[in-house]
Amino acid sequence: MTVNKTETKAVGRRGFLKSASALAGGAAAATYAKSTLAASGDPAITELKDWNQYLGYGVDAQGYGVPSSFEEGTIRRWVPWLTASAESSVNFSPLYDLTGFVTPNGLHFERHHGGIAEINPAEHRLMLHGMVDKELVFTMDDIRRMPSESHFYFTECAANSGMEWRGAQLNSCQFTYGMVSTAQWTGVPLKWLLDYVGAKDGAKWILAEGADASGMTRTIPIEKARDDVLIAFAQNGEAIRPEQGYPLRLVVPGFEGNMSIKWLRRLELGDAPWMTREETSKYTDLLEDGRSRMFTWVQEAKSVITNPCPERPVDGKGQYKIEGLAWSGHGKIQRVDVSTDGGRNWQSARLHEPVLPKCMTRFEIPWDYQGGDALLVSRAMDETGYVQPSMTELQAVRGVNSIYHNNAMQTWLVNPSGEVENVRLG
Ligand SMILES: Nc1nc2c(c(=O)[nH]1)N[C@H]1C(S)=C(S)[C@@H](COP(=O)(O)O)O[C@H]1N2
Ligand SMILES: [Mo]
Repeated sequence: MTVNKTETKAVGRRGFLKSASALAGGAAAATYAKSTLAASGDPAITELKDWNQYLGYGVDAQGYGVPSSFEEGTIRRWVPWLTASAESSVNFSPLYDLTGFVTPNGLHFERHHGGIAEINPAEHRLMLHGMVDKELVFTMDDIRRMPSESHFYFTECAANSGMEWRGAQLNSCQFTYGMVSTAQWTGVPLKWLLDYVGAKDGAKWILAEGADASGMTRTIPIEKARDDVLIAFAQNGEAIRPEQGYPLRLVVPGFEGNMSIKWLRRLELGDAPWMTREETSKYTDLLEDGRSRMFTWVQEAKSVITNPCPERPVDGKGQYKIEGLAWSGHGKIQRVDVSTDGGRNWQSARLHEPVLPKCMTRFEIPWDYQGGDALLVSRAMDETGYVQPSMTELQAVRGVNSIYHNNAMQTWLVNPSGEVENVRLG
C-alpha cells in the first residue's frame, strides 16, 4: 500500500483544557432544535407541499428497492491514489451515515485483489480434500440443503487505519475507519462439514482458496474451523453480494478480514500451515528489530466515534450526542468510555442492545457542546478485560513499521468553527 504522507498534526493539551473544563459546568435545559414553536413562520410547516396533495408513485411491478433519492450521498467511496487499480482496491463504508450495527449490503466495505468474480452458482463447486476420510465436491444446492445457522459478525480488514501509524493522515472517518462492516451471515458451520467428510487425526490446518482471479489462499487452524467458522451463502437475509463473495464465502469471526476467503472453492486439510503469500509477505507485522509478527489473526478491541467526525461537523453550541461503533475479535464489548478533553476525563457510554460477540456494538452518550475546542476520544473494553490502547502504548510494542492491526484510540478535534479534524495527540 502506498501512503501519501500529509501533514501530521500534533495538538498541545494545555490550550484546550481551559475550554474543556467548562464542559463540566451547570447543565442548562437541553437545546436540540434550532427553531422554536414561536418562530414557526417556517414555510416547511405552514405551506402545503406537493406530496401533501398529489398521489405518490405506485408500486413497482417488479424490481429491487433502492434508498430515497435524498440519501444519494450515502455511498461507499475509494481513495484513487491508494491502490494501483480498481480491481485490486478498497471501497470504504460510510460509517457516519449508518445507524444500529448492521451494515446494509450495498454499503459493506469491499476489498478485492483481483476484481469481483462473476460466478454462475450452477457452475460453482466447493471441494473438500486432503487429510479427510472421503474427499467430496459440493454444489450450491448441496450446501443449501444442509442445516445452517445465522450470526451477526463484523469483518475488518487488518489494514483498517493502517495509514495512521506515523501520525494523522486522512481527514476522514470513512477512509481511516471504513474497512469494517457487520452483517448477519447465514451458512453451514464448517465443523459440520468437517465431521461429514471426516477430518483425519493429524489434520491441524485448513487451506481455503478463492475462485476469483487472485486465487486468494489462507490457512486456518483447525481449532478455529471447529469453533465458529461459517461457509456462508447469505448476507442480511439475501444471497451474498458479488462484492462479498457470491455465491459462497468463508466467514472467520473476529479474525482479520483477509482470512474470510470470498468466492470460496476449495478447502484442503493438512498437518502444517501452507505459508501462502497472504501469511508471509503480506499480513505480517514488521517490528523495530527487523523481525515480523505472523499469524496475528485476531482483530483486537477497537472503537471509533462516527458522529461527530470530519464528515459530520458540529453546528454551534448546544445539545448533541456522541455516537460510534466498537468491536472486538475476542468476544463481546463490555464497556466504551468517551472523553471530550483528549483523555483526561472519561464517561461510560450507553451501549445499544443487543451486544453480541465478535459483532459491532453501537455506543452513545449525550454531549452539551459549549463551544471552543474539544478533543473527542473513545476507548473500548471487551469481555476479556482487554482495553483498547493509545497509539503511544501500541507503538511501544509494535513500533511504526506496521500496516496491519492498528487498533489505537482515535482523536477528533472539534474546532470552534465546528469543523472536526483527525489529529494525533502530542
Ligand atoms: N477470494 C478472495 N477472498 C478475499 C479477498 C480477495 O481479494 N479474494 N480479499 C480479502 C480481504 S483482504 C478482506 S479484508 C476481505 C474483505 O471482505 P469484503 O470485501 O466482503 O468486505 O475479504 C478477503 N477475502
Ligand atoms: Mo484485508
